[in-house]
Amino acid sequence: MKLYDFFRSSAAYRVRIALNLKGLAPERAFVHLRRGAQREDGYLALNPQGLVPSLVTDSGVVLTQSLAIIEWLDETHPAPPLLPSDASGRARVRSLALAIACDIHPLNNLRVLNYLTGTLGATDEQKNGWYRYWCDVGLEALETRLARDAATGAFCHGASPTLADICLVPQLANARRVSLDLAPYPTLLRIEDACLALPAFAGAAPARQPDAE
Ligand SMILES: N[C@@H](CCC(=O)N[C@@H](CS)C(=O)NCC(=O)O)C(=O)O
Repeated sequence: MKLYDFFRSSAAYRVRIALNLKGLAPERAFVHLRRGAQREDGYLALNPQGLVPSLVTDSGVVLTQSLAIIEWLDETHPAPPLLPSDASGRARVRSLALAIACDIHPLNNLRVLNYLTGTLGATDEQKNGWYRYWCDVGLEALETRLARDAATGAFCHGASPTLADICLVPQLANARRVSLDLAPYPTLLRIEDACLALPAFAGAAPARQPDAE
């Protein structure tokens, strides 16, 4: 397997966590997003979206979209499971994961931020304000859900990490990069602590990657 990765990509960070939880260590290729390597012909041939991560399987199949990659990993390497065994539990975990991956993360993505400052002429302060605003809106709703729901345990769902935690931890790392005040989110921080105590999460952190700057 080969993972196309970038240390600071939170979508790639999700896949790194899942790979670590599964005990898998694929070959790595680093796509330098700040230098625009995601828009070079070679990478676009692999992933026409020009986004990381991509994962090339042992049989040469190219997988894109972090959640699709993680579900593929879960189906092909079932232990430990990243989704609950019951349908309601799976729907809850996917809902938490999608609230981050679909409703928070895309608004904070590099190409969106570049459009704000480049095409629309926003200042860095306005760009960071946008970033913090959409993180806050999404994290506030997650905090409410996780704090009140009996299905929440040491992790987002029960006593072991799932796809929801895999999305939460990288999103909190993103929020810190723009100095978002996370004090209003004690449940999220408690879950993050539980995750980061696990080597699979800690070892996937941006600062621990070979391409970290
Ligand atoms: N929904 C995609 C999002 C992928 C994505 O947005 N990746 C970002 C890094 S976190 C990227 O490659 N950005 C490059 C750019 O914006 O030009 C996924 O989950 O894989």
